[in-house]
Amino acid sequence: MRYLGLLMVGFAICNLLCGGFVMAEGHEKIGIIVVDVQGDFTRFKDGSLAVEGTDEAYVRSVESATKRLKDMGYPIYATQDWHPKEHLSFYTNHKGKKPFDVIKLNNKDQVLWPPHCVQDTPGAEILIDKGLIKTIVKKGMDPNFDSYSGFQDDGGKKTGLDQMLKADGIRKLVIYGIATDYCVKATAVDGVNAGYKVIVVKGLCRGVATDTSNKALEEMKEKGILIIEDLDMEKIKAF
Ligand code: VGL
Ligand code: ZN
Repeated sequence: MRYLGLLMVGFAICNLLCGGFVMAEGHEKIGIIVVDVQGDFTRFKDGSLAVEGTDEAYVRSVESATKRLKDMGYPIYATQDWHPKEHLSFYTNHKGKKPFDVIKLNNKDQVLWPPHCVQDTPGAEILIDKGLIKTIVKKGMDPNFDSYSGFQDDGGKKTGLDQMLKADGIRKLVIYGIATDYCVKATAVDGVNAGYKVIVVKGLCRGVATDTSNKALEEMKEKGILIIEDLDMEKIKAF
């Protein structure tokens, strides 16, 4: 009899713990990351690396989605590509190379881009209302390393984003911006690697190329990232 009582107490404790766990699911604190919505990546500003589908209407749709999220109380973080003129990712810094050539650098494939997002130039400006953004995380400042990810550069140097999100108690990330196949993907994947639940809002992203963007979306799904078409708060909360 005494054992049965003990067993029942054990059950009750387990239920309490498990119930609490289930309740906590879907209630992790959410942070928003707006990736590289900057002049040089847009047609809107006739940018040097303008991505297809980035007209003014696109930028306004990102801005209004971001405003909606901020009004709901979610903190907004933004990444900003912020390169020195002599950055290694610029084709102009490699003799005889053309835009979009691919070379081996630091043991990996490096796309050589038109110069873009040079520090303190209009093309580097973030295009959505800065009043919406809690913190801007600059990246790509080291001339010797590219940094698609908002978390760290290709040399492994951290930007401080993870530390900031952890300090703010964030457990789940909603990510969108430019470009699907480069900075959005790298930031989303590093988010998963850093232990966050990650959701990418596809309709608020634009990619450099269709094939690499589709491949990036598949890779993100394989990593456990939820891809949603538009800002569906039910899906975001339930994930
Ligand atoms: C990006 C290419 C070069 C991006 C940044 O924001 O996706 N792409 N630098
Ligand atoms: Zn760049």
